[in-house]
Amino acid sequence: MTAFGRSIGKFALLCAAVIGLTGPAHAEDGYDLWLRYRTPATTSSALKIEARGDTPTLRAAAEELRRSNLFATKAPTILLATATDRDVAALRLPLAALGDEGYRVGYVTLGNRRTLLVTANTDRGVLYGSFALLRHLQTGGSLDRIDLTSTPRVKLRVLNHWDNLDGVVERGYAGASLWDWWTLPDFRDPRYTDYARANASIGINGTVLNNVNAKAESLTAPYIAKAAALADIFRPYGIKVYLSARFSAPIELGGLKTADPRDPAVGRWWRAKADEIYRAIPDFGGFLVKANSEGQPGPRDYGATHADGANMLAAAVKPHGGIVMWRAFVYADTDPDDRAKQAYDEFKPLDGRFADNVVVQVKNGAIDFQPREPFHPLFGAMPRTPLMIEFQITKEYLGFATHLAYLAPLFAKTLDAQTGTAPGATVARVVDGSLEGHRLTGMAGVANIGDSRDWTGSPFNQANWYAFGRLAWDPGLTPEAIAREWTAQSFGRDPQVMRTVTDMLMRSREAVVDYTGALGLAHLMATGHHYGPAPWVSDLKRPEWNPVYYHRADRGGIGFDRTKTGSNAVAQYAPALAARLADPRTTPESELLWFHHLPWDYRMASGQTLWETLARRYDRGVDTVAAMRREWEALRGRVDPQRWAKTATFLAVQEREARWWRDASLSYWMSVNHLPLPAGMAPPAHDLDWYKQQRFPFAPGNPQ
Ligand code: GCW
Repeated sequence: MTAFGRSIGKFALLCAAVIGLTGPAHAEDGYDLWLRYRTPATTSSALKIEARGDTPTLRAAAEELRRSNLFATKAPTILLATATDRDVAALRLPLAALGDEGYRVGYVTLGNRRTLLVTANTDRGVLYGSFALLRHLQTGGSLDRIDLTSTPRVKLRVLNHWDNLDGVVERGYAGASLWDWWTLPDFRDPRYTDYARANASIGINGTVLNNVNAKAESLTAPYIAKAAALADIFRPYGIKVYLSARFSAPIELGGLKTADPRDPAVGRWWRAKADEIYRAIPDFGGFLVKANSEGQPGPRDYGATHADGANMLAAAVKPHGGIVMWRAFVYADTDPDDRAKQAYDEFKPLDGRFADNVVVQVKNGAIDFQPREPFHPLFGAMPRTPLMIEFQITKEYLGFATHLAYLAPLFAKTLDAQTGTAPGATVARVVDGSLEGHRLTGMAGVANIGDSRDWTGSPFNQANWYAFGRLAWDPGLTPEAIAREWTAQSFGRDPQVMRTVTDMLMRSREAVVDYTGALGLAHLMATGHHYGPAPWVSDLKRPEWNPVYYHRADRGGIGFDRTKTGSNAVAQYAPALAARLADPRTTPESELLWFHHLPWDYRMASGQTLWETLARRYDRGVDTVAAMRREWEALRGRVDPQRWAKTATFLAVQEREARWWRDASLSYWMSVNHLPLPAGMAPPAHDLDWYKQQRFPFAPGNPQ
């Protein structure tokens, strides 16, 4: 061998060693989400899969099982078949109750052979059953005993992408839009299929492709063709495509003089538009609409109601089986009343006036996706109207992509809230339709997905996408159970990793509440981009744009009086609940300042003053983040280096920013109340002016 040959040989060996140590280049960059299928690493060739029928959905299910690598050599035969299959029918299983999307996975004997049967009434159900089987195995379930039966409680389980046609994602912190509108419909990025797989694995069955702050262009022929290409890719995975519709499109695209929903020409334009969309996308889901909110056009521009607008669009999609998701996130820029009351005031009188293919989409709280809000009073106020709940998965107000904040506790707390309208009436039972007998039910999540390699900007943000899908399928799942599932699938089942990661997840959101503003404070963030603290802002044009509007802090006290002596927003809740919320002593401490303006020296149940309690919460928040950092540090070497390092860095950012929130907020409160810091607390690092001067001109997610 020549010297050159020898050095090449050495180089090759060295490369092999490096690759052996670190694995293939992209192995642990988070791309695989919770579908990592790493354990046990056996060959899938022993797996005998038989799919009865050859639909794209059954093929997708079989393909997922094959690629999973999860089946050891003694894998049984897996039969994928719908209820209409002769052999399945002969088993006389009670499958009717599974509905369109439920599944049953379990062993049966077929022709003397023990067979693992994944069955359902539809091939979509079989796909969900296949993913449930994979989840069962990835979370440590045995292959010998399997009995998985499940039916989704909510019908529409939908992601809302706030993606603009230029690729910018409003409130997106994970890169640009996943949709490359420019190269669609020709280039069908394989990543679109992986997106569909991930969603199907957690039961998401719909996606709204474009921002609710919509451009009319998304309804033009070229963009319909692009949406149709995505719909074709998603269809085998049971995912329908929806579009956000700009209410004034008949003017902008159709040359009409008006978009008045009562004008027959407007109705005709939308019907023709719907027909055109359905020619390209036969199973198009329908429209999502943000109307008369934050500058968007809508029926109120013409003196018509939200019901008039929604019903007109509903009539256009009705012949095709489509629906309209009409958002209740409205607050008028001319209404001087408490912003938290406005959606209720506008929508409650319309109860029962919406067409049967309209569902009103209500944010979880009455203001705007804050780190904590009481549940939206509309959930107890519109019994004759199907209400979808809208959560924000992207963390606009909870620290963008860098802060670790697991949102399942926020979602679950809202879903579990008692509306007080009847015994056992919870928000979940309003949303799943069981309380009032609605069949059109839904849950929407504002996506946190972008084109960053790990989809969501950080390994831990993936947990929020996952949790949203799981809770939409079954609002009764607990955040802990979902956290354990996600951790096992994403990081493996090392007990120390499992314990630490789930513990971090479970504490994380409460920490954000503590360091951004506890006790029911809200809307204290900086203007526009919403990054970082700015409770002092008071000079914006509309009163309700200013943080001071929400906290109302002065020398005498802090908090928004929403009782009779104030805006009386409490009266929007059922009487017994309203009575409890009217009294600070019976208001949950976590919502105290949402409903009450109280003196700084108000005595809390603990005996501490309000000021001391609030101040110490900031420390508690920072301390929790510091503790999470230490816990994560202890996992070094137990988690792959790539995800470990990114998370460690982000936790350091979070700790720094938690201190910033703490210090800026405390400085400001002290400038208002002139009280000293409670004993033993460290003073803020800078004076108030320093915090006020911070500028972040290109903070992400804030389209100009
Ligand atoms: O929270 C606010 C966001 C806006 C968003 C709006 C909404 C899409 O700051 O960016 O607009 O909510 O939900 O419509």
